[in-house]
Amino acid sequence: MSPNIYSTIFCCIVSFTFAQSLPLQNIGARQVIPLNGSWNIIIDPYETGYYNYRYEPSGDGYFKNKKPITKHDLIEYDFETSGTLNVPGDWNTQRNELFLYEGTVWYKRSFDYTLEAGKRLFVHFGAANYHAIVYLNGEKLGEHIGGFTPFQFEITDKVQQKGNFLIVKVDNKRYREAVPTVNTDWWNYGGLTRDVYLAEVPDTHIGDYTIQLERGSKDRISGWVQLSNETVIKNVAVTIPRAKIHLTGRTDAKGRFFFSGKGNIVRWQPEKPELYDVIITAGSDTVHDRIGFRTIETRGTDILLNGTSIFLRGISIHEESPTHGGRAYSSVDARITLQRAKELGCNFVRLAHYPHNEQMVRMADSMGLLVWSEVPVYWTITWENQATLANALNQMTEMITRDKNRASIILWSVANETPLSEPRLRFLTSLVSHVKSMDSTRLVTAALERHYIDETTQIINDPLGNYLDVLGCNEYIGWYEDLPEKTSRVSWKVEYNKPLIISEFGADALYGFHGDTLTRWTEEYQEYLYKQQIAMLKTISPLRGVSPWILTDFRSPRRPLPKIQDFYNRKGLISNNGEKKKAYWILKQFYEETQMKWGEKEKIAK
Ligand code: GCB
Repeated sequence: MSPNIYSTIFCCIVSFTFAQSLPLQNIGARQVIPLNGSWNIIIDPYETGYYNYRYEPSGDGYFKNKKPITKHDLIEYDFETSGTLNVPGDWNTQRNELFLYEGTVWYKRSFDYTLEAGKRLFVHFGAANYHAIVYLNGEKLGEHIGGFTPFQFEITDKVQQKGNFLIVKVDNKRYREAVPTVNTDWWNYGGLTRDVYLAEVPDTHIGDYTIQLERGSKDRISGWVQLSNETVIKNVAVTIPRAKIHLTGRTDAKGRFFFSGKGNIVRWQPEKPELYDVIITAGSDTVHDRIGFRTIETRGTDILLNGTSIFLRGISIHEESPTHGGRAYSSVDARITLQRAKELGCNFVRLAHYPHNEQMVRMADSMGLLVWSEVPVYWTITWENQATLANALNQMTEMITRDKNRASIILWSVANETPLSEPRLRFLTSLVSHVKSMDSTRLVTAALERHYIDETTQIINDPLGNYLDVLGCNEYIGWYEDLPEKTSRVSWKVEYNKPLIISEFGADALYGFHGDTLTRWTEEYQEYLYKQQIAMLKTISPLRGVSPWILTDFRSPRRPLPKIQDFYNRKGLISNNGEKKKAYWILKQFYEETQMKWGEKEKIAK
C-alpha cells in the first residue's frame, strides 16, 4: 500500500462520505478521552428533528438544542427527559420497544474540554449503524455512511472549554441501494455500536502508517509513515527494540517517510503469534503499536504462510456478544469468542459479513488466529448504481485503512453469494482492483456459488474467480439442497488452479432438541450433516480451508419459527447460551486429524 494511493483514495472518498479525514491509525494508542457511557436519546421514527412537515430538511431540528427563550417558544423535544442509551451498544437489545426498530435515534452527550495550544482535537466513532449525521454545539460536522467502519471529524476550532454538546442522528433504515441492501440474514442492530473518543494529537501528527514483512523475505520489514500535514517536514523514527530495528529519516514533500530495514524477526504464525512493540515517532508525536510480521501468498492451489503450505481450519463468526447478546464491541467479548474458536481447533476465522470491531482483529493477532475480513456486499446489491459502488469502495477503504497492520488478516473478501451477471462482475472487479491497489501484501477472495453441470457434478467457474487469489465457495448440500446423504453422490470441479476455501456449509439445530438423523432441527441431523460434509470435503483436491456456518447461533429477522428459531439462525455449533451441540465435536475431531495430517507443528518456520 502506498501513501500515493492513500491520498488519491482519500480525496475521492471525502467527497461522498463527508467525513473530514480518514480516521487516525491505531486510535486506541492515542491520547483519548472516551465519550462512552450514558447518552441522552430521542427516538424519532418520523425524523421530526430533521424534516419539516413538507418533508424538507428543516435545518434547525433537535441538533440546535436551544433552550427556550420565552415560555411561548414551541419546543417539542427534550433530551433531558427522553431517556438514555449506553454507548457503545446497539439500541435493539437495550430497550424492548427498540428491538425491531429501524429508523432514527438522536444521541446527545455534553462535555467540557480544555485543548492545549498547538494541539488538535478529533471526535472519533468506532462505528455507527448505518447513517450518522454529527453536530457539535449546533453546527453540523459531517455525515458518515456504512455501519461497520470508523470515522472522525476535527473539532479543534469548534470545541469550547465548557458546555459542548455533541448530537448524532443515527439512522439504521435499510435501503435497496445501500451496502448491505435490504435483505440480509442478520439483525440490523442500530446505534453508536462502538467506542466514541475525543482524540488529542499534536498539530502535525502521525496520521497513518503501515509496516509489513517484505514479500519473500524472512527478516526485512518495510513500510511508510504519513503525516497529517503534507507540507511540514519532520524527522521520523521507526523503532522495534526487540528486533533491533531503528530506522530514521525525514518526511518528503508529501509528508511521507518510506522505510525498509533488516532485523531479528521471529515470524508470526498461529502456533506462535509473535508480536513486536513498534514505536513510531514524528516530531512531538509518538504512537506505540504491537505488530506481527508474516508473509502470505499462494502457489498453485497452496496457501503459503511464511512460505509453508497451510490448511485453514476455520469457523465463521457474526459479531454478536457471547456475554450480553446484541452487537459485540469489547475485548472481553472478542476473547471469549476467539477462545471458543481456538478450543474447536481452529487456526482461522471468517469474520462475516462486515468488518468486525478493532478489538476482534487485535485479539486475533495476539491469540494466533488467521482472519478473513469482508465488506457487506451481500446477495443482491444494486450493481449498476454508481453510488452503491462508491459506498462499497469506501467501506473497503475504511476497513483496510484500519486493519492493514494486523498480521492475523490474510484475506480481504469482496462479496458473499452474489448472483452472476455482467454488471455484478464489473462492480466486483472494481472492488478487487481497489483492494489490490491499497494492499498488495494480502490475498483477495469472495464467497462464490457453485453450479451443476450434470446431476451430480458441480463446478466453480464464476468468472470472478479469474481475479481472485483464493476462491471461496458457500454450499448447503444437505440443508437447503436435498438431504445430507447427497454429499456422497456429488463431485467437484474447480475451473481455476487456485486454493479453495469452503466458506460456508451447515444445518440448523436447536440445542437440546433430539431425534434421528433425518429429523430437521435436531442435533443429530446437524451432526450427521457435518460427518457427511467432511467426508465429501476430503475429496476436493484444491481444498485449502473451511469455515463452516457458524460458531454460535445468531439473531436474524428471517428466522421466525416459534420454539425452534425464535428469530435465531440455529446453525451455530454452540447455542446462543454457550452450549455445545453434537456437531461441534465432529468438526473438532476433523480439525485435530487435519492438524496432524498437515503437520503444521513440525513445520513451524524458523
Ligand atoms: C448463507 C449466507 C449466510 C446465511 C446462511 C444461512 O449462504 O451467506 O449469511 O446466514 O447462508 O444460514 O442460510
